[in-house]
Amino acid sequence: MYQPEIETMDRERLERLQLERLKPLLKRVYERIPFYHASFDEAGFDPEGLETLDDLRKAPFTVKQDLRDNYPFGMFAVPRDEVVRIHASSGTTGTATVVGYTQADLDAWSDCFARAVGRAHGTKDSTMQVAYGYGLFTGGLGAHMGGERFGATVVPMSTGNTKRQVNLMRDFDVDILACTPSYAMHIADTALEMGIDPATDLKVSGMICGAEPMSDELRRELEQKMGAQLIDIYGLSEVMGPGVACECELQDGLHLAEDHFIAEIVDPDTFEPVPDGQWGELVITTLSKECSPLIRYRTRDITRILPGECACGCTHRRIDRIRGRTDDMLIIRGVNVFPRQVEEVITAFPEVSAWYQLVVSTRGDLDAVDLNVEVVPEFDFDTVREVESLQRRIRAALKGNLQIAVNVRVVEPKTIERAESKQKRVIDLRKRG
Ligand code: DLL
Repeated sequence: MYQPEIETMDRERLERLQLERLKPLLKRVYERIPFYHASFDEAGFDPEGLETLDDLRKAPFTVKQDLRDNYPFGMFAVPRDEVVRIHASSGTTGTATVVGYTQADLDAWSDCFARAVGRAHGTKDSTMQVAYGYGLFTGGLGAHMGGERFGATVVPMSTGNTKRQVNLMRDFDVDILACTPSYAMHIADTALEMGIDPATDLKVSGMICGAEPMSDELRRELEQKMGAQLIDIYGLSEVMGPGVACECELQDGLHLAEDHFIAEIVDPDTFEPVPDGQWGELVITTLSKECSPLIRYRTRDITRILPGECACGCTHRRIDRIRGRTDDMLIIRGVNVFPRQVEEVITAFPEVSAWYQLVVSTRGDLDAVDLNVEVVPEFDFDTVREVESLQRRIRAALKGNLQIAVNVRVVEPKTIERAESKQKRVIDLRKRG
């Protein structure tokens, strides 16, 4: 562990620390951010009336639209001369959300990511290749700072140029790879095509992967291909970037960085808190952020708090791996499904690979879903009977496991576009009213 004094702090002290950080934070956002002043007043929430951590539940939520409405700098709590970095979401689905960082914010973020490097068995001799995109996306620079903070040697590759990624991994003895899980899969496949077996010819022993959901089945496949353990890392640009939570080597949930964040799980329909162990929407309050603090931010990510302590010794609570986002959930003829659940079903078929895409459209008044999934190179794609039988069996498995009717089409290897950042698993062609 990278910061044992913090990561193994006893719960009572940790919660005291959270309360000590939360009280002045609420006062600060109320005084400095007009949005919070107005929203606290409207909800009748007194920022100075907080006595226990539970009192935070009386505060109103913050949602993505609030950040958009205050574009670009309306949610900053510090003067501009204290801001040393800006990141922003791509804005493909609306106005971009902008997040600023002071130097202290970057330091805290570096610490959070550095914990992941420790959990991926990093040492000061480690060489970490960062194949997350650099730029306004938080993946590249977040991993970069975390690697340097840890004391590893960082190779700032960014995404793309996949053959070169493989060559440098081999030449530089890279032992930690940080990128999205789908890009890690693409790197592993590319290495194999180059005649390099990543499990034996490369020295990668840890991967720090996040930014998109991945089923347990695909994770195991990737780990096997790469001959390395995958540490799942979670984060979102509005809250900080990668490092809000990350797995330890036991891979039994992601430890929240509870010295910097308070997490709640709420029912996505009623917004009432749910008990530990129950799935719901993750809500995060930042405790130490200076520039862009957030109170009860609704992430739209579906997870649950895992009850009990982790055997690794870290006292910070764990969330389960992200099941999906409330806005990614497909409602197929009245049945709710996340793409990850479809992935869980199809990965049971050795004939198909990790590459699939769901195309959702409207036929008549109903949602129709087409699943395109690539076969593995060894599959005899030219025998029509084999193809039809496979399609039929996958369709039956989806119907049996998820109760959804999906039109399955198996396609040849390498026909689905590989993304270097987040893989596009769902194409939604439905017309919205
Ligand atoms: O994806 C930050 C990040 C970079 C996290 C690198 C991990 C590694 P955004 O682009 O703002 O930020 O997207 C945030 O991605 O709300 C989740 O829906 C999803 N997500 C992030 N990490 C995971 C994960 C970055 N480990 C959104 N598992 C979040 C599943 C994830 N989904």
